[in-house]
Amino acid sequence: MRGGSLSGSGLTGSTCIAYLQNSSTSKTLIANVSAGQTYYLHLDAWGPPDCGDFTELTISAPTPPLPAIINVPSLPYSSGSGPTCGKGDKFNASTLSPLCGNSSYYNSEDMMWIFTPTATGQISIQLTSSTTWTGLVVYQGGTFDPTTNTLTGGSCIAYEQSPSSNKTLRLCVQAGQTYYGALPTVALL
Ligand SMILES: [Ca+2]
Repeated sequence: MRGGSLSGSGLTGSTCIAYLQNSSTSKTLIANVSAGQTYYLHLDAWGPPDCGDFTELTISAPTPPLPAIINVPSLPYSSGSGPTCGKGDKFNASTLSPLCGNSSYYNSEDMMWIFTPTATGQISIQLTSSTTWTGLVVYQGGTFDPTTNTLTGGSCIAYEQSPSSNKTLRLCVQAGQTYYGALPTVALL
């Protein structure tokens, strides 16, 4: 529940923003929250019995949304969770030249990670997702213009485009080279 007023007679004037009611014992509830807002989390039961035990209740900290284009500070790197929703359809045949793989995998909103390894060797890029029909592509070098989101002259060095949701790319990188890893999905994450 968001907002409202809590008093001896109950909670009034609040908005129900998320709930989970079922017969399972452990539960995970996901909700979007806003800074400065007061939230009320209520635990109750169908009953009988009229009460019960629980081992623990945890509330995670909110993670701010990822930007559409991320300059990776150093490797190893982990993005945390995030959707491509709201990031815009920036990368496709008109902004990436040459285009890596099948152009049909560039039809949706997308994200880009830019990284420069400090050591030469093999790296793996792992995507954990529940969304199918995604594509991961990696370019080495080239010129990226952030005002127009165009990448020209880069070399397509690795990509995976498939119906499967999780993906792992393994590729060799060189120290000091800049790499552009794009997630130009055909379906929204
Ligand atoms: Ca796209």
